[in-house]
Amino acid sequence: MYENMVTARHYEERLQEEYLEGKQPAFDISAGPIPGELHLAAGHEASGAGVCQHLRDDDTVTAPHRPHHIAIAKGVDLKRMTAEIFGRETGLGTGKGGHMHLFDPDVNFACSGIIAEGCPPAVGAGLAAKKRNTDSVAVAFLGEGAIDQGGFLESLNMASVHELPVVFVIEDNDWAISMPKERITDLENGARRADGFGLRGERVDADDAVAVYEAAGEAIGRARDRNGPTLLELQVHRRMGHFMGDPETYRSESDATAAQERDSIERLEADLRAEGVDDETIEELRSRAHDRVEEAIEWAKDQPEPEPAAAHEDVFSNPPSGVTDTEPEITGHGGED
Ligand SMILES: Cc1ncc(C[n+]2csc(CCOP(=O)(O)OP(=O)(O)O)c2C)c(N)n1
Ligand SMILES: [Mg+2]
Repeated sequence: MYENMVTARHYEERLQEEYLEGKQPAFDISAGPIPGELHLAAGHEASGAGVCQHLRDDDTVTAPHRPHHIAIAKGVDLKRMTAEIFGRETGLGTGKGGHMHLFDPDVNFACSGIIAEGCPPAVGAGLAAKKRNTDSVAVAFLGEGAIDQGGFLESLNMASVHELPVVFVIEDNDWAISMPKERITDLENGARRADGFGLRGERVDADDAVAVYEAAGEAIGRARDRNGPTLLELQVHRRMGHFMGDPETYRSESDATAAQERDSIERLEADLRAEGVDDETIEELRSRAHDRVEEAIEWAKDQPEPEPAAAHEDVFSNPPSGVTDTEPEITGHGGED
């Protein structure tokens, strides 16, 4: 878990450097090697690592717009993920999805820029596991700013009524862009949303990877044993702006400083040392994580950009006529329409 979290943090520090290239002095969001928005998850690492530590490749994970730590913990191919973020042809989505739309069918991972969008597909994956009588599970991550989305609430209900092997994980970082949590909900504990739908709800207050690991282990074990879904809320911290370039004028200095002071990576490192893990081992884990990140970034930057003509490929399942030369084969209902 420690190596995983250090990988995620270092990965984002490096992405940040790459992202800023060419975007200054006036912030030009379309310039540089990583065009478009970039939402960094520094301060969320305990969530991805503590939950995904219990998962297998055949388990499904859906993540929101702040996905890197979760993708890394789920085992998404780091090179192809990085190529996707850099918009390269060999990226997970041939460079068309970017950092918010990573999709890796090898480890059943997907994320989306639409908040709470991952909840219904996770319920679908849970239903599929139940119908196929396998013991795989699905986990949907979302932010605390998404807990009033219809898709999330309907998913809680479906998962509960059908007793599906799904775990919902709210990452509570106290902010939804510039909106503080207390202006979104009267619930201090978002896991209480579970009460209205008859499933178990639990909140982990401490931004602590070991506490997350334990709570997630119980929830995922229960889902795997076909004992129903769980809603977890995990306290995390947003160490960065909502997106790169966010001046955070809405955030008090004390709130931003508090997020820097509570670092789950430092906390886990201290726990490891207290358990007798020596400097050499910590250093080895850190340097392995750093090497992996550098290798992925170097590889991605070397990859070809997609041909402009490929812009229309894989976009529509039935492309409107004139978009491609190849006429799609139309079967079933719907005909030419
Ligand atoms: C359905 C929908 N509405 C609005 C948005 C715009 N939007 C992007 S991120 C965000 C807030 C997300 O806050 P939270 O869920 O707490 O996640 P965090 O960014 O804090 O990780 C909003 C409203 C969106 N992406 N999707
Ligand atoms: Mg939030």
